[in-house]
Amino acid sequence: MSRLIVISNRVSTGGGAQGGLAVALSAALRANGGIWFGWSGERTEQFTGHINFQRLDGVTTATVDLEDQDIDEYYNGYANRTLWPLFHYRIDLAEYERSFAGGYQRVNERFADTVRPLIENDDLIWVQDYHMFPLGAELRSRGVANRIGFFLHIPWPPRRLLATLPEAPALVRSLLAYDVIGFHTQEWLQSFCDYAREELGGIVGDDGTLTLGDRKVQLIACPIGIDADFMKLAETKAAREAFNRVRDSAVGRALIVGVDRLDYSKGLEERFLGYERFLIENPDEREEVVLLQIAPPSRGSVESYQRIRSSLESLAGRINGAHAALDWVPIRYVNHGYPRDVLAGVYRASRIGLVTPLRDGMNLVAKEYVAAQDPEDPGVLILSRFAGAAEQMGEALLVNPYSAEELSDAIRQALAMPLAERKRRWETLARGVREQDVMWWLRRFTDALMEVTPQPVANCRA
Ligand code: ADQ
Repeated sequence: MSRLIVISNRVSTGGGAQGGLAVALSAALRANGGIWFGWSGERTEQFTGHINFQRLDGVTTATVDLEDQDIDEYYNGYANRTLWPLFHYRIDLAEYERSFAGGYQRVNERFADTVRPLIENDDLIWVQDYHMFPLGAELRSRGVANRIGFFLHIPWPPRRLLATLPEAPALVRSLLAYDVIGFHTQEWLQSFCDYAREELGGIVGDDGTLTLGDRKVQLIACPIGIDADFMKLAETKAAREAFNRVRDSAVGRALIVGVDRLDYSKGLEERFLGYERFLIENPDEREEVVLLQIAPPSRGSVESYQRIRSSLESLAGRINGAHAALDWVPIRYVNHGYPRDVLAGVYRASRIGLVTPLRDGMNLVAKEYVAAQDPEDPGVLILSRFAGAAEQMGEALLVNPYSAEELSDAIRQALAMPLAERKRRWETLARGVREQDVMWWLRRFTDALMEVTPQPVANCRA
């Protein structure tokens, strides 16, 4: 394969919250050579385009600092206050400000200017996620004729929701600068086609291409997986210690675990309410379960994230206050991140994995939970129908996360599920997680990118 240039908002070669994605991209960069380019996460007085090169774990990273105004408008603004809520169906939270759109465009141009000199003729360029929609078009307008792919890690919204975004037509047109666009699921891909066809007059071909004006782009549904080595993590010393600690603390009760970034898309309030419904509807079982919710705060400078944080604190407090007994607290709510091996132990100690986002591009926690289970005594995954992962994980108990009754029923069903059924469901799920891991995802995408015939740069519009 050619050298790879990965471009994403943040660069992360280690584990961390990016987990499998970082592992896969780092492995590809190590194997083929190349550069991972993005924002350093640092501020600077004035943007200079100075690149800080580092060699981390055998991978070359190239990062730039951004100005305060860039961070406010591009990152906290357009990415996190406009696109993220809109693409997760929360137009009630989406803020449409010209200054955000302007800052987003400006930063993408700055990224394009900065990364352009690093690109060699045969490099494959792979742009990641919603922070960078216009980057491909910006690179084309700077004469980059290489194959450029784009992968979207979040859902694509239905057409009439997207139509509320003032910049939507320009944004979607700019995507035609890419050669391949990848989505996690057929559903997100179809929504994209719907918009391009109905709002812009694009033509969707039987071969999975979209043609708009002079440009044609290949669309693929390519679900991301986890690092297959996650399966081994549950056997490590740290995982076993976490397993024992959590099991001991539950004193014979069944643990239900939730692990999520603290984000309104993850359905945490609805999850707590569904669990409370279970406690009320099942008085005999209420003291037999504990919900352990791990949710490290994220994007704290955005108001909607501050609101969800305080609303969850009061909801957990209310439920605990109303239902706790002298020796039992129904919800343990923890706001920390944990190392991946510790998480693996916690997953394995839990009879139920509760993964109930209201919308999620994929959701890797669902796959990690399955990977960490003991094959002889696996737990049950309860999964939202609205997570991208539901397309591949039909053997989970699929629920509507908005319905407290469905959540309550699923918890009851999972607790009562016989071992044989748990094993049967888990085996199918685990096979999928093992076979369609993150390296499989990476190969499928880069193969698709290698297969396309590059088109003339002149046809692109920035
Ligand atoms: P996220 O929205 O961040 O990712 P997700 O796919 O669930 O969501 O990945 C979260 C990762 O963070 C997991 O690997 C998880 O283990 C880790 N994590 C969560 N809580 C943690 C904690 N307390 N301590 C340590 N680690 C924790 C975006 C999209 C998703 C898509 C991914 C990948 O929103 O839909 O699945 O990208 O494409």
